[in-house]
Amino acid sequence: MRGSLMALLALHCGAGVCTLPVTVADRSVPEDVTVVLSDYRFSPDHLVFRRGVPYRVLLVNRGKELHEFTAPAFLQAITLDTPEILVPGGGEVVLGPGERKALLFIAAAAGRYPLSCADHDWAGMTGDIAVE
Ligand SMILES: [Cu+2]
Repeated sequence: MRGSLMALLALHCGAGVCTLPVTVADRSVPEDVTVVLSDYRFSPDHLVFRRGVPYRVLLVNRGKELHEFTAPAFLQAITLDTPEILVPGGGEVVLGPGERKALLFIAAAAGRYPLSCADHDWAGMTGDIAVE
């Protein structure tokens, strides 16, 4: 009995460092957010992020047309781990029909930023981004 308990403890706490489950949120794991681009809207169209928290925002184009995640001021203000997905100049992400791309970032400062699809803002394909 005592032997099996010690074996169990050794399993969990080998080498003296206990790795029993903890409930503290792991800040190194990004929070996932999905933004769907369709003909002609963002869903959701109001995005809220918290300062200092890593995010993975998956942009998914479910429309039949090419769409853009155009947010130059926001993209300038964040620390982006995936800058290669931006167009030259850095102001937006372009997605063809069915395409998906992930923005991995941390925002350091609070702010409010406009979001649009540069091709379809006339059709109401706009939104906003807040960092709190
Ligand atoms: Cu569009």
